[in-house]
Amino acid sequence: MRRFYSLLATLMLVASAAANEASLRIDGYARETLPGAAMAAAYLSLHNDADEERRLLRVEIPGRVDASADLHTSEERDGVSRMRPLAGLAVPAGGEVQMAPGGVHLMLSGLKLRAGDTLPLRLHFAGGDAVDVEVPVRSLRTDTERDHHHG
Ligand SMILES: [Cu+2]
Repeated sequence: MRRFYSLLATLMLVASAAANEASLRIDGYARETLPGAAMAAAYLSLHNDADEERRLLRVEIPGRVDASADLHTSEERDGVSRMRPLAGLAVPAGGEVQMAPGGVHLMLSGLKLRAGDTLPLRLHFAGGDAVDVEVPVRSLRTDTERDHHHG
């Protein structure tokens, strides 16, 4: 009987994790690494269809302990763009967050990304959920906007 209950508890955990994942829609892209550059950036959009806030705590690159993806934000102050690490990123219930050049981004280091590659990311949310996504790597040359951020 005890075994049955623990199996049931496991199934319920799996079901709730699946429900949480289904309520999140994530896409985005990374930028290719410039020759000689150590860093690149990725921009995600996160849509939360659930009725409670989801909080992204950290991002890792599966299987790559030598690389990192850190949550950063950029702010322009006195005409100078600076960035600082973010401890987390709240995605409001029924809302969305869009990362973008000059704002919130994922700072990638330890990677050599080329246009056409696919970058796997594992997103860790408050509550213990992890969501795996893959984003395309885009060429910098296709960007039309002017962007002085190093990412
Ligand atoms: Cu940055």
